Amino acid sequence: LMQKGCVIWITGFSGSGKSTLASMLNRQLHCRGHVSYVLDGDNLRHGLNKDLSFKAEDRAENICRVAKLFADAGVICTASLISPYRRDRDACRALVPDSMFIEVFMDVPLKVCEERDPKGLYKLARAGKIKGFTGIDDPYEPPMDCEIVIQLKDGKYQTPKAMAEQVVTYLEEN
Ligand code: GGZ
Repeated sequence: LMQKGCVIWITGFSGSGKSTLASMLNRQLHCRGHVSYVLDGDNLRHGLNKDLSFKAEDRAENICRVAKLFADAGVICTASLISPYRRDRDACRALVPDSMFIEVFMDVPLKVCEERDPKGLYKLARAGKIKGFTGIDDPYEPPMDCEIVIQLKDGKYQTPKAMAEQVVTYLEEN
């Protein structure tokens, strides 16, 4: 029997752990025999979206269209994108049947992401060398009502395994 596909939309600051969660989730789903695929905003920028500007409002929607195609084919498709604007995420949600869109919010305070700064981008943004950086001089609108919230534990990042298990549990229960 073919599995039912869905779109898992991971949103949050740069450095909040979106890509880490996406790739661990992908692994855990594969291990359980599911067909799963990851669309990562940062990687797509170099391929599928390379002709679109960083700010293009329709970028999130474009990626969601692709995710929907995968989901229609029965794939659990995870899209990992800062997607800072609620309006854009809601436009994505509107493309997909309700039960097939799962929004995951990486609820990590900016301060923590900035301390981690895995690529040194926050430092550059603070120095004014990157303009319009999400959280620094550009807004991030957290979801008000999403399916899954990933939080810190005792002020620290959870393990990738623990984060992925939270999503897998949601999928199993729903
Ligand atoms: C935020 C930026 C910016 C600006 C480049 N603001 O954490 P990263 O570094 O490795 O991934 C981020 C990526 C942002 O792409 P997304 O597709 O996830 O975001 S969005 O939904 O807004 O399109 C970050 C880096 O590119 N980056 N410039 N100005 N992050």
